[in-house]
Amino acid sequence: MEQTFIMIKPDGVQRGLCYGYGVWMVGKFGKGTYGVSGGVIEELVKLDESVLGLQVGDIISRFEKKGFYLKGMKFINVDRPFAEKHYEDLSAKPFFSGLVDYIISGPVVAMIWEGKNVILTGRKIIGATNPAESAPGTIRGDYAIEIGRNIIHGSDSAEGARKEIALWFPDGPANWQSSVHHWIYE
Ligand code: DAT
Ligand code: MG
Repeated sequence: MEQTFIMIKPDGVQRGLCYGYGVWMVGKFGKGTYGVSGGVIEELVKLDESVLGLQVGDIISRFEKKGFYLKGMKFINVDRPFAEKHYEDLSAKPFFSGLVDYIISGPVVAMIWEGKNVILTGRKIIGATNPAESAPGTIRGDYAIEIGRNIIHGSDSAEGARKEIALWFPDGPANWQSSVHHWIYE
């Protein structure tokens, strides 16, 4: 099955659009913010009981409700070289340094989502790059105004997804299968 890399950018975090995800980060290092190599992926399956009643936020629930599977998630600050690597294809663009400043301005929620056509469908759920052109009902269409504050990232191709997942999740995706898989797929 296809996988994509989705990231709630610092403005999405600051605006509380993913309220509740922090508690997902109960891992072997305790609660809090994790580094890129923090190794929290395998800890997601070990959520304690008190976590389950809390919301994980509108952005995340849109992917969950659709039927995609969360295969990795971490709440992290990245540094400038890392953000430059993530956006290396855009390094010649005039907005590149501002884009990197924005991505390193606060913590982000980095995720792997899995499912049939999740790369393209994820882009549709997210909406057009410029929120002024994103349809209502999409994440950017519902929550963002400016192209430089468009709150979420999604891989745009199979090759992009593969590179981004390898960069952000060097240990690979979490290993679990949904028990309702056969009610989503025929
Ligand atoms: P997307 O995030 O929809 O994949 P992209 O990969 O073309 O879009 O660009 C990455 C980010 O860079 C985008 O989410 C916002 C920013 N960006 C793109 N085009 C821009 C522009 N013309 N001015 C300012 N920021 C821009
Ligand atoms: Mg892109």
